[in-house]
Amino acid sequence: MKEQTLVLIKPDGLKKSLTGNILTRLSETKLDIVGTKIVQVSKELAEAHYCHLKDKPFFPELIHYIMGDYHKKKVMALVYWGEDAIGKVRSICGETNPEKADSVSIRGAYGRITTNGVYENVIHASENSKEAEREIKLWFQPDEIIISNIYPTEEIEKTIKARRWK
Ligand code: IDP
Ligand code: MG
Repeated sequence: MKEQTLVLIKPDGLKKSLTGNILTRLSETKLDIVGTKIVQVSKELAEAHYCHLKDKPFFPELIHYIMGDYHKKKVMALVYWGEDAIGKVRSICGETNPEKADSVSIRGAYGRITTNGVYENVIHASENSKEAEREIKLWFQPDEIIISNIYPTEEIEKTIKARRWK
């Protein structure tokens, strides 16, 4: 089944100049990139993204980490699309704990655990299709993804103040 998944190259991945290596590893999946952007992660976005972990003792550190307080204040967000996208990407990423992850996986090769116990595991990938939908809708607007109708949309009229090139 063709499906979509959210990938984030986390601030440690960007700081360590691992973007190219990580994208090369992900290209082994032969999936299509259908959306991408660089994001400065707000506290609100960080907390919404990791809302399922809000009661964990490491939650405050995790929010600092994903906001880039320990590395660079940016994250590269991508949507990958294709056959079994969620499983293929998760398998190349490896286990959550970078010390336990297979050493040929992205997290096994590039991740570490800090002395404060933060898992700096360089990449995020959606766990299942429900989470992928929630996360893609959180990080991307419909028009930022080149395939239409991955999820239902509606047209609205809105008046907003925006910047444009002079
Ligand atoms: P996942 O990223 O493999 O889906 P989740 O359980 O959803 O794993 O956790 C989200 C992120 O929170 C992890 O990628 C990692 O950065 C961090 N994390 C998860 N468990 C721990 C832990 O036990 N200690 C420290 N950080 C953790
Ligand atoms: Mg997860």
